[in-house]
Amino acid sequence: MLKQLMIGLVALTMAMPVLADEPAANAIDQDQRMEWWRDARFGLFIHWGLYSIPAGEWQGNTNHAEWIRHTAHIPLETYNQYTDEFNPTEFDADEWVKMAKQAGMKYLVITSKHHDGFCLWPSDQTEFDVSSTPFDRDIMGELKEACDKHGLKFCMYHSIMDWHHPDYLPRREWEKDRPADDADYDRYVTYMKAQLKELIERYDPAVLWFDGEWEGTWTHERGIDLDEYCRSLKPDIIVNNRVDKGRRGMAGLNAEGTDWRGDFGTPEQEIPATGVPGVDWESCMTMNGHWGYNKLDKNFKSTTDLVRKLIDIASKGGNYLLNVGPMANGEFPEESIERLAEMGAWMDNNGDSIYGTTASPCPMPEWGRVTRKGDRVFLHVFDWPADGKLVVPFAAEVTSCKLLAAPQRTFETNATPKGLELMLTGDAENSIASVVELTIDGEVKPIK
Ligand code: FHN
Repeated sequence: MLKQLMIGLVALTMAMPVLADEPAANAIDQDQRMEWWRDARFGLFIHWGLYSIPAGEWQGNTNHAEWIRHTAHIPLETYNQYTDEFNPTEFDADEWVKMAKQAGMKYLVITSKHHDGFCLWPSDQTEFDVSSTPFDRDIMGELKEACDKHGLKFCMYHSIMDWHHPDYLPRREWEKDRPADDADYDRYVTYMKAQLKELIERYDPAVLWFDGEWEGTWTHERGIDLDEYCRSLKPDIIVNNRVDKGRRGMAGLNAEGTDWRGDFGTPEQEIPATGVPGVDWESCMTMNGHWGYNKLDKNFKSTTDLVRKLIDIASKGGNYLLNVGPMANGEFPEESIERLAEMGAWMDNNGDSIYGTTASPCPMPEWGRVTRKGDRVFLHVFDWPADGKLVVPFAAEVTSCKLLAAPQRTFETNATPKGLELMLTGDAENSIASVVELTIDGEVKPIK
């Protein structure tokens, strides 16, 4: 009863603010806010909630995941019953964060609320939250504490689209039995902002990763207002471009023109062909074929593929947000655990060629990728040349050339019309990618 009274009071006091068209007065310079994010390059995405309980299966169909309430047309009252089952007794925030850290990840983005509307924290705004389950623990608070302890940035995904709240519109087209006559979308936005106020004030997320912005009820004007609202509560917060309407589908970058809000673009399940100078972006991807846990989906990408995707993304100036869908009991799938550990083994020796780097100073070579960090250029050699000759498509004065992971192994370089030619003696240092570090004196001149 108290929670309902508080919900009513908040709804009354949360007036729809005037739409701002100027950044909040207390906004912090974007470069200053983005500095840690640009250095980080690599984060963990976590999709976890009630949908992890059916684990992708409904009445014999096993290809569902976090969208299962919609894709399986599960009536709200039936779906709500999962709150009685949510009891991840194996959940250990410290273990999750340690696995992310050991993988070389610098930040963690978890679904505070996905499209189904279930809240993974004890919210004062709704009963459809973790406090209504047998697992009445503050999952967000425990993860925030573990991230602070292990030095990762704690970040939150939050869905604008909400299939549970009575005021959210539109209803799913198959939901004929959920009347919407009394639905008030402005009242839903007030609810969402009250929850975001809770999340920002209680857990201090470094990033708010919005999603579910594509439906017609969400507008550019509402995107500006929400962006301003979040920044008024936390001036140094980073917000993705899905707070607004600028995103061009799964390519994730904003359309030209208009004052689209959001600090970075969000390519999904894909990597842009090239970086875009001056544009921050982060490719988010699953390890297998689903974001939420699907018990039958064993189609996991290899560690070599995952590491090379990270390198490819960094060589184009982007970040990689790699997803794990934990099981209902609170454990990561074994396949995810293995890949995180193996990625970490590569990052332990080669992370310096990823963190804090900028996009390649030259055209993409056939043998691998290139990143740069000041006067150092990193050559990520996927295909170690049998004859030892590696041509790098740029001209530069090289003062040292060595293996990043084995600096005692140095190599000769020669200037040729096609660019620098390296004589790579010996075998590849790593079958995933051997990283050669060049130290450069002066400028790098790309050769097309
Ligand atoms: O519908 C969601 C989906 O469930 C998942 O959360 C991805 C991750 O970015 N985003 C939306 C699909 O674009």
